[in-house]
Amino acid sequence: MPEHANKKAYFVADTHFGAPPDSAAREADFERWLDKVKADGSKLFLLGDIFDFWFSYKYVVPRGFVRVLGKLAELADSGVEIHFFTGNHDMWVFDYLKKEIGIKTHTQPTEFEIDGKLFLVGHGDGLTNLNKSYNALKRVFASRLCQRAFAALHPWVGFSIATKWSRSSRRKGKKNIKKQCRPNEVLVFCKAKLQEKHYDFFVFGHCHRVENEAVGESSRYLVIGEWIENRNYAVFDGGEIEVRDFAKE
Ligand SMILES: [Mn+2]
Repeated sequence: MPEHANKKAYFVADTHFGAPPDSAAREADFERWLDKVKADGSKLFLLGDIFDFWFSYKYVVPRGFVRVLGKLAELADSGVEIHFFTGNHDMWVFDYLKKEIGIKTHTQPTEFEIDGKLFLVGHGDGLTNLNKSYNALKRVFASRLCQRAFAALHPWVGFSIATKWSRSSRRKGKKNIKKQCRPNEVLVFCKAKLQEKHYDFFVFGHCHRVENEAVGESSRYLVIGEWIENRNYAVFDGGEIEVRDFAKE
């Protein structure tokens, strides 16, 4: 029997570490939460926008998040299987987390079988073609040319640009997230996927809201909230999956 049989699977997204307010306090809460995951979890899914901005340079590492990364390394070393999905804020992680910590990194929604249930898991941006201009912008940022150009900038310049970009997207606030997250996009995506095959659960982040709804005959889709105003996460115990708030525990 595997060491972690009968243990739980945890999901978290949109912690946006590095972004105000109080990133240090939010990171500290996250480290305490990771202790809980270590205690009774066998799998941890980081569903994107964990970092408000990240770029993996060849020789230098962005400043910050040392304790979070250390705690993730502790979990990985203790046998917790960790998956990182790139979000739109941290799509330039590349192989850094894989090489340093052993975290598997994914750039697309990916299937997992957990305790006999089939999951489709991802960040949740650009799931459909409902938002063509967003998808076009995402393709530019995902292009090798754009990444090489950014890598060639001095980090002082690159990070200034990224910080300004992030600040302006925060000023637009919830309107911006609403614009990126068409209200029924997750539902439209899940329904289309269920035409191809059966999934038990769909789990996404990105939209900074909580949803846990039935879709199709016997499936559920979840949008698992955020870690800025709340401390949302989802947990699957082998039977049920639910979204909780760590601040209320
Ligand atoms: Mn996002």
